[in-house]
Amino acid sequence: MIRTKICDLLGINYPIFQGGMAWVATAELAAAVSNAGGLGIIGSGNAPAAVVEKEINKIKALTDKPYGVNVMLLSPFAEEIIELVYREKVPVITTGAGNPGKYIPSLKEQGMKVIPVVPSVALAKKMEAVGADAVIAEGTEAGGHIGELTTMVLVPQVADAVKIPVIAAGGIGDGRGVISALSLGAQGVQLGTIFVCSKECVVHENYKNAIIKAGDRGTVVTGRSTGHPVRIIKNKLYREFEKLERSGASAAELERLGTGKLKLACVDGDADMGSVMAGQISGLIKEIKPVKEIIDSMIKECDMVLAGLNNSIRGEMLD
Ligand code: TUI
Repeated sequence: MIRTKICDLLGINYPIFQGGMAWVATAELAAAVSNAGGLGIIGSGNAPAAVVEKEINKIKALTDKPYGVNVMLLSPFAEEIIELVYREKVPVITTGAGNPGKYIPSLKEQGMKVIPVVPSVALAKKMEAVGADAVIAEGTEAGGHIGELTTMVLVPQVADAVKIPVIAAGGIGDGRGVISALSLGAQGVQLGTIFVCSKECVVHENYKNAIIKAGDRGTVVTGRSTGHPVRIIKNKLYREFEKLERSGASAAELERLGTGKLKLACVDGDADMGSVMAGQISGLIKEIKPVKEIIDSMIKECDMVLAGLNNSIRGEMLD
């Protein structure tokens, strides 16, 4: 059984977070993860507070376990989502795509745990200094909006730089990845893509199938020139984006092509012209499984990997 100090800090059984993905991480998915012993996180993305409030009410009915809400700081509604989570006393807040420093003191006063995603050592240190309870160090292997550094190099450097617990994200999809992350100094992991391919995830089946079909080189990064790099499954949208970028289009024109495309993929199931955000670990995912099965088999695999390492590093082979 894998248990770390983040489990005690948050009151969860396993140090496994489910990323708070926009349009993907609804109350159904987050409740399933929390009920299976991990930390389920509702994704607010660009949704207004009224939409997220409904999800919070739903999750309260679906689980009595701790859960979180992710605040996407580029959202025009970020301020009102912060007010909402404050009002609702959501147990855990994660943030993405920006610096949440100014919100942390008041959230902490309410007794909420605040865990920002950081793409660098510098931001991790700033977050520790303003009172974050932990940080999620997310590597560029992740899906959606990403930073530059890989999980392999980011996690140990962040773990050395801060005293608060570090959660590793990006490129993790099975027990081998979990144990690797813990070896790098993490106290837990956050997984996104594998939970998209769960039974409880409400996204269109075309989205899930695009991940299952992707293969190891099936994802690409769009939007580096706009300053908002986003990893998606390679498709027609990507090719149009590339053509527009090569033609010297402005950042505004490129952003316009991307507008509404995540909803198109998640809700309408258009995996050609929609933005199918997914991580590089897509190539490892072969089927859609219930959340509990994903988590239970990952935990079992962790024990097997540890036992295997104990043998193999001594030159013995397990069959
Ligand atoms: O936030 C994510 N992943 C996301 S958000 C999203 S919605 C979106 N769609 C289109 C464009 C932009 C967003 C889809 N996927 N992951 C967490 C994450 N945070 N990755 C990178 C960062 C990050 C980047 C810079 C966090 C902080 C940061 O700070 C810059 C600063 O101000 O110091």
